[in-house]
Amino acid sequence: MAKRTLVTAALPYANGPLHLGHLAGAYLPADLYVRYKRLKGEDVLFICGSDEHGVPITLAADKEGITPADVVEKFHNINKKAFAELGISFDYFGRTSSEAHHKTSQDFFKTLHEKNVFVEKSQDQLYDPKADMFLPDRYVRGTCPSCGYEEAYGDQCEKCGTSLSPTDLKNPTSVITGEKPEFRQTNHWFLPLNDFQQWLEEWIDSRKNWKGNVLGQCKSWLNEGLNERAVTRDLNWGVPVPLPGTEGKVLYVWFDAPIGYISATKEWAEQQGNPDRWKTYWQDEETELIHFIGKDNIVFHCIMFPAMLKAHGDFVLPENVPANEFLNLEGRKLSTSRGWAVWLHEYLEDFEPDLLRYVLAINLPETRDSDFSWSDFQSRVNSELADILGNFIFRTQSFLNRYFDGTIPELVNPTERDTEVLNAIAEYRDEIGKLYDGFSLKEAVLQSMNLARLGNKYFTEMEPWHLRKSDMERCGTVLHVCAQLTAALATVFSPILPSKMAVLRKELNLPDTDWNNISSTLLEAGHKIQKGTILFNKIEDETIEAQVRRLKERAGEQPASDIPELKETATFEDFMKIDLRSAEVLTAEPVPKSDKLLKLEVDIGLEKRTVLAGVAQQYKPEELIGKKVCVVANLKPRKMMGVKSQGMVLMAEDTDENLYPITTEAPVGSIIK
Ligand code: B3M
Ligand code: ZN
Repeated sequence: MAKRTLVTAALPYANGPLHLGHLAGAYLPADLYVRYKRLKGEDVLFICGSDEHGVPITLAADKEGITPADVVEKFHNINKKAFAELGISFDYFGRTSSEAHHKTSQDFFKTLHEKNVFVEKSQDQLYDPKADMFLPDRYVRGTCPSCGYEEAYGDQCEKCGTSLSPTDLKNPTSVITGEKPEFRQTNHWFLPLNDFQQWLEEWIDSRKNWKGNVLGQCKSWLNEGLNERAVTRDLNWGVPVPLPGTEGKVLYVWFDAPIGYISATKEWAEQQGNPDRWKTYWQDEETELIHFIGKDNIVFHCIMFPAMLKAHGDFVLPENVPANEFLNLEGRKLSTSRGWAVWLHEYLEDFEPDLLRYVLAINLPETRDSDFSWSDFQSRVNSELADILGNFIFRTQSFLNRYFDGTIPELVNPTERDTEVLNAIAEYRDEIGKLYDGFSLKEAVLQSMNLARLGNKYFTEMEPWHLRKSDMERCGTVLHVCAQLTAALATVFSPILPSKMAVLRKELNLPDTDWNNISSTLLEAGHKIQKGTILFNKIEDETIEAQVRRLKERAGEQPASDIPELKETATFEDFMKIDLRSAEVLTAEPVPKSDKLLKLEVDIGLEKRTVLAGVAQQYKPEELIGKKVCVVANLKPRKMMGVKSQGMVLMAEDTDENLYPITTEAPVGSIIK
């Protein structure tokens, strides 16, 4: 085992408030992991901060008519406060506008520059004469060269997932003025990722215990072949390029942001009164660096940042990058622009932080997208936290206080069942510990609840309320067992429910927690406890209905008007030109580098065809195999993401952009008319 662990969680852009998706994607899993490690007595440092640069910030400032500095000041504070209230226990929460960060990232750039790592090139870039500025990244929209989507951004097409440069877009327009940009020459520095291809391949191959989804994305980037990536931008907000004659140029946000992990560690060390201490976490080979992120950040943390670190040479490389998938909300994609989100600061006005921690933790999007719904929130709080965990703890505490004067009774002649239950404590401790160590956090939470479930079941089985009248000694033994389980739960649940378990430990007069000490002898006979309180109250239907109403109102839910208008009239002849056939999906597989596309092989009766379908976000390949679908069979083939698509699978799209394949019972090859 490594000597110490440095855990980072993605630096959230300070361009808006945080919502449940952010929490479930990176911050809660990181916090569970860190809290577990701390309970084990391990040396672990938890670092995060605000990402305050880049086009997301300047666009938010343009939109609100305030300065980028105002934007980041506002949201840095809002987000920092929300994290603190939710018990996300960073050792340090920095920000990339800090002086220390500017210096650290400029030094980093200079080192790479001096080592001749960069390629410097002058290129034609899009320029908006009216706004008098270059248009990097999301400052341009236009038609995606891969899929034809007309609203693609200059850095990525949201429809097909292709990563783009502004100059790749067809019919580009400036987001600021709506004008057609012109070309102007400008100078930039590029990180030649292609030079790192072989090293990255070997390095990624040598990684142990990486999640399948993360390895899959890395391999598909590597298979496509890595290219040069510009690490500077023409913008006036960001870290200035530290070279002479580079006025108006800043470091690309994805160059400086990950260096923010280093700067924040330095600031932490400074605050500790031990300014050199950051080095143990970044330069000692016995540190394990773990990045918790959402899946949209994988390429930056698994390819670009490791290449930067490798090129620099002074820093440790990530040991693991346990990236999560996405959280949906009430069955739909979260969308801040459509108002389809639950904001953390709003949640905190109405509910306690630990409830959300539990509900999200037991439903983390670890291996696939998961869903948060208010009704599931209510049912998990009521039937798991209140009815199982809370009920067991409260029954035990009340019984001890009522009939044993708040004193833990002796364990006398334990039965086989008593011993089995007591032994389960250490078994669960080991099992749950292994799950945390292996980043199976959701399962760790599930098993934690199973220990409470066992306690609740045991209490009911043993019927101490009868024993109290017939055999007080036996009743005492049963309560002894229940008290040990309660004490164990107080530690087992403390990563998940930190504030509730602090209350419980106080009531149990059990001040210290140590994961290694979780055992069946945490409370000695004769130990006194205090009166218990009800830890979890049930949530009423009306409370939940109000949340759902608020969500729907804000999203401006008017179902009828969301349905798109009809297209212009088509003649019968127009329609008859299209040759639709019933076809069977024979194989389906993801398309490398694309989040959206699946490559299907379909049998249209006459022949087999390769067809690309933009459904990867919603369907796993195996869900489509064997389906009989409708295919446009005489569509001119086109190439997307390097693959030639010979047709189109018909899909219905609802107002939330969910896709539904049009299926048919007809034999393969049938004409659809
Ligand atoms: N700010 C993107 C995001 O919030 C970015 C992460 C930076 S981590 C170094 O998803
Ligand atoms: Zn596209």
